[in-house]
Amino acid sequence: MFDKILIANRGEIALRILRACKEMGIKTVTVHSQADAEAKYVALSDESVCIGPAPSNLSYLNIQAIISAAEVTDAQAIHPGYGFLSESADFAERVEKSGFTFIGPRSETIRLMGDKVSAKEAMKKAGVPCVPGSDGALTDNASDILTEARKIGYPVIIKAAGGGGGRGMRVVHTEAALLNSVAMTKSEAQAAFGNSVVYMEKFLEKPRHIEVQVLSDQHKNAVHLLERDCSLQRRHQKIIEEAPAPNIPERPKTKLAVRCADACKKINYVGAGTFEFLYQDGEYYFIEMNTRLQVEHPVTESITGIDLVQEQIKIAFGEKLSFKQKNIEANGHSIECRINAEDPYNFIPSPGTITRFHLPGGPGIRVDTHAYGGYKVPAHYDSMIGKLIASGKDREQAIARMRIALSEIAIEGIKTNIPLHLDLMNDLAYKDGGVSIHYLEKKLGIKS
Ligand code: MV4
Repeated sequence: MFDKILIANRGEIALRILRACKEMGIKTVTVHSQADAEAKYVALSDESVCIGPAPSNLSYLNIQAIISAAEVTDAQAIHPGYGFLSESADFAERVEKSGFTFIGPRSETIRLMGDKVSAKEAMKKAGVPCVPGSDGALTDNASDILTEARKIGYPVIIKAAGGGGGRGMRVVHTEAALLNSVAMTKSEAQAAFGNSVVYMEKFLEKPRHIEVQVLSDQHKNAVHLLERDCSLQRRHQKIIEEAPAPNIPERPKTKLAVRCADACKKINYVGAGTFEFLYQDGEYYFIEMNTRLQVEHPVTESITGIDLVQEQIKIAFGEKLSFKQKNIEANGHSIECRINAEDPYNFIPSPGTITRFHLPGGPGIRVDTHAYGGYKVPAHYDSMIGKLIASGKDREQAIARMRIALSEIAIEGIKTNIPLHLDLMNDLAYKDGGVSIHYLEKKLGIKS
């Protein structure tokens, strides 16, 4: 096994990866910006290297500084966490070429999935159901574009190949608006991603966001770890996730998940990954693949009993998966609430010093956070300060435990979104299970 791993991230996920390494007897190197010098995971790691000032561009996104930190500390592998450089094919390639192991897929896989046109093409070829659409990039020919949209039927959505996660897309309801919308999306995409390629899909009006977790080793073994429902989101930021997805028929869901695992074998996928789908009227439509560990991985860990970070590390080292699909089964239900340092209703970030900090406990409660009493939430990064995960024998028990845990938390000195979470745990539509991706924004009175 690796002797030493460098963790190229911050916050709760740095601590999460650190714990996995310690459990496996692997030494750890953290990297930190000047703003994170006092962080808990910095103190808990074997070594830490300051990689630059607070702004991410100068620290957590500084590829050279991170590679240098790995060199001076003699780390063998680099775990990128999520966000930051985790889905940068250039970073993965630099890590590989510098003689370190990137804990994640091969850089060419990251590049393939980073381009949403090539990702969709690869997945369609591998037998994964996709949203009906242009089957590749739109050409510059106006009449071809018009014909394509007529064939698909309005409304359609124009998406940038270089986008993803909700960036660079535009819904078109009428033929009159089509060509102008395509032109606008192209020029925005060129400015934002340096790539003006766009594609067209049928716009699904009221889908749910269902995603399938996979693990695939370097020996052509791949399994799925069931699905998650991440429909509760605001402006493409997920706020509550759960596993399994509630109120969905079993057989088509399992067939879909098996197809995802098969697709991993076909493309020689290495590591943990997530297939994102829109689910509407009983059908699944692939939209994107995430080639990293996700924020919401703990709900999958809870129902499967598998430690996803440890599996990532073992796969990167070259080990074979130690279990088969038939060994994986869902036990109970798990829900995650993302705890953000922000105003619960206007969502304005609320950085600052936490003056009082009490965490919940009891059966089925997991808290992943790097925060503590006296911790100062920096203004420079994402506002998520932790995750509360409640699990139980069924969804009702998970919700009941979540409600109790949320009511036990005491955080003072900064605002958090805990009041919103409490509100949602008592929401009748949420309790029924299976709300669409638009539910939260509608409830909050926001037009999406
Ligand atoms: C869509 C869609 C409806 N129809 N594609 C947004 C993020 C990116 N991953 C894809 N997204 C969407 N693609 C078609 N053909 C609606 C969305 C969408 C969405 C998807 C998942 C979770 C939240 C969302 C919020 C708004 C729009």
